[in-house]
Amino acid sequence: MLIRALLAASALIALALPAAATAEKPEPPNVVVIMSDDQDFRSMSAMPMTRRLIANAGTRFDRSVVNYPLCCPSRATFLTGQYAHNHGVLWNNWPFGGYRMLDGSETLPVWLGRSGYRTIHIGKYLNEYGEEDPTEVPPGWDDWHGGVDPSTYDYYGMTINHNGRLKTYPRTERNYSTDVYTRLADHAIRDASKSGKPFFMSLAPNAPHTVAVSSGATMEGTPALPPPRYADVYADREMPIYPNFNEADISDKPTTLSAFFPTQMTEEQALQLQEHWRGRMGSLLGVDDMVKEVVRKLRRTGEFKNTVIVYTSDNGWILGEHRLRDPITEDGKAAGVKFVPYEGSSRVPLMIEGPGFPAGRRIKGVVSNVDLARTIVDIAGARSEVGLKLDGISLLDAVRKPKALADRGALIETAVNPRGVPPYIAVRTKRYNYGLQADGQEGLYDLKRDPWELESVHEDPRYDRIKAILRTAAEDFAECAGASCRKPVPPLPQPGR
Ligand SMILES: [Ca+2]
Ligand SMILES: [Ca+2]
Repeated sequence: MLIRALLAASALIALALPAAATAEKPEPPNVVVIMSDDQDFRSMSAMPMTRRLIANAGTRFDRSVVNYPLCCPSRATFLTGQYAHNHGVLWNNWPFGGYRMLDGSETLPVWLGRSGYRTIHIGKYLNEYGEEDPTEVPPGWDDWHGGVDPSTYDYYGMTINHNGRLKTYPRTERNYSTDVYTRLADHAIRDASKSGKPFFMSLAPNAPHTVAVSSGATMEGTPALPPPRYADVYADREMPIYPNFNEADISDKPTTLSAFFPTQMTEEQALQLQEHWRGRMGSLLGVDDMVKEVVRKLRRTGEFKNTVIVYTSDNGWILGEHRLRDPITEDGKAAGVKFVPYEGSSRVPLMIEGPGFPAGRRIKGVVSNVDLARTIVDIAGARSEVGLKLDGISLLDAVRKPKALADRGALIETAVNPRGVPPYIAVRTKRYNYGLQADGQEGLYDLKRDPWELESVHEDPRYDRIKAILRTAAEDFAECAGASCRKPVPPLPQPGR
């Protein structure tokens, strides 16, 4: 009798619990990640609304680098929370990398799905996605709108896989790619809000990437296209010329650079690069509209206050800095480059707004795209669902204890590639950028004294001890996994006098 009464009582309690639990335990936040393509960290002037709504209303990470400054390896790091040497996607294309190289069964959307999240992807995915089977939906995504490659690399006429159903968008003004993705994001937020589940949305415009007709990545494309409504905004503007543009003396840099670019570029080549800059900045105006619209939709659905919004890019882009440009393009003209170890290529915008990321905060220590997955899993409370060793730190912790970033070293690495560009490993700290090329050539920049990376100090005896410590750190990180990737760089002495 007593037992039966107890059981009945506990059944009543059990019935009463769900409501009480909902009232007490706040729902985990939604997470929206907007990741542009090839956006250098100096281009945010084209995005005033994003700066206001995300950077100023949230936390700005001033020194955010990517592990491998190239689309596919970088996006694989976002999806796995691992450095490229651990996830194995080492180039944009098969057999070095590409979509098929990533094991999708243990990735961020899978972990968040297991944790009760609704997962949404819109736009560009890993390079070569859809080239073998355009109807395939990668593991973990509940609401999938992936751009089918290579159509993703055009601003018009792209084919999108809508949850297994293909649609090719007509080449009309209204169907400018960033705007199409923005409309899809609107619908996805509305549906997700109705679903009653927390959601994770990955929103990936191809702006400000070049227009490319193939995803072979053997050459760069033609200048990015702005949305027609903004076609004139940058059309006549002059590209800003940074102190390291067309660097006069590159004898401090690996001989590979002077072999590729023995002379400074011509006026004509500089003007070709300017066309790229105009297209890129114009296309970012469209991304700025996207960010504004996403915020508006989150507000209208009542989701905004419990949503973390991340704005970043997969890699940077160099337009003539250090003489660097890409001589292999579809139109035979100069274009920009990524992949290289310099700041323009490895450093990206990163700003996060929402619970845990205080307004107006600026974080000056080094963070990396390897940190994003761990951060999102932490926000979602989904750590127990993660089936991989994560190499990064949580940016929630970085915001709580920014001093812990003082001795952070982030690994930048590349690999053997069909273009024959020498691979390197590099370690980035708050003050230094040390790189070691596969052929043994080095570079060391004291960014406090030389923020434009004009004069490598790797042969300067005053930096001998610093260089030795950073070289060991780079070599250790190049083989790290999990906790060993989070080891601080040993204390660095002041440069000698
Ligand atoms: Ca990219
Ligand atoms: Ca120089």
